[in-house]
Amino acid sequence: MNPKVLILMGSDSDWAIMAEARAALADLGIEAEVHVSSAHRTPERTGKMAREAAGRGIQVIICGAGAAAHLAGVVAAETELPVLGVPLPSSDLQGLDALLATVQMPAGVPVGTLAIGKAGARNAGLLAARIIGRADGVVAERVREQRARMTREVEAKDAALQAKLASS
Ligand code: RP5
Repeated sequence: MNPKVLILMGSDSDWAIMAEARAALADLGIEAEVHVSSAHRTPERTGKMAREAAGRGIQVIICGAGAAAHLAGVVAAETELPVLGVPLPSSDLQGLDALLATVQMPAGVPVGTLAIGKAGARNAGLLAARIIGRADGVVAERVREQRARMTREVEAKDAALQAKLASS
């Protein structure tokens, strides 16, 4: 099967967090391809990957990077595919630098920016699934099931809390 999502990271040190994006996609049966490619250290390679992605059947690109994080913006400049950016807390500024670098794109080149760190990486996977689900009924159904699962989990937690409160 051809992967529908391309996950790019600025460094292999980003993988511990970006694995969340891949896991969220895998939970919904969506295959993702993962590569290390830096906007600064390997600009040619990054541009080529972004330019070739759509032609290979990729539908969404997720970019995770820390520090002066230009990866998502550089990739978005090279493709018409939707690009989701995950700011990573890998510098002394704990991701605030990456958040601002990723979210503050000038008008004309959109990057959908998620939260800093693991929550952002997981949500990037879930958002990519929702984008793919608009044209894929099977994925849309899996997204619906994931939401229903989450509802049941919250209800179970509330029921447990109510039982605890009642007996205290
Ligand atoms: C960024 O610099 C990467 O995305 C990573 O978050 C950070 C540090 O990279 P390494 O020095 O660990 O390779 O470009």
